[in-house]
Amino acid sequence: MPYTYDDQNIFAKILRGEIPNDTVLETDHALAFRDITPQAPHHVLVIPKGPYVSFDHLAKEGSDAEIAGWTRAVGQVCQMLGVSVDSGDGYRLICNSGAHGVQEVPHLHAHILGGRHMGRMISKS
Ligand code: DGP
Repeated sequence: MPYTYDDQNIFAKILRGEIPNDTVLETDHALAFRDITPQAPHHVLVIPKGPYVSFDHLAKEGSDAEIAGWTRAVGQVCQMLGVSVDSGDGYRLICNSGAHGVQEVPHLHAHILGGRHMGRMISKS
């Protein structure tokens, strides 16, 4: 089954400027903004500007420039937040994907969570 992108999802609206956001970084291929319901002192979402539903979608159909641009933006935000491994205490990077990944917004986004110890990765609930 092909990937289907819903251009009415909330992050598409943010990209079009229809909904405000607290921008941390904008580049040619990515937008990073603070999560509306932060789960940690630092909680930033990094999205590609292209219409990709999930990580696997970008990896399969994105151009090298889009993949590199989004990946570089994630790293740049880690540096900006002061959580990078070279100069900070680290972070958790999550891409919830699809039904079993409990993805709520169907536009690829990386959660960068930091500023506290994040505990073990997965609970059984
Ligand atoms: P998930 O799809 O489950 O990986 O998480 C979606 C995240 O998006 C969730 O942490 C809340 C956040 N979110 C949902 N709507 C908005 C919004 O309008 N603005 C911002 N900044 N974040 C949002």
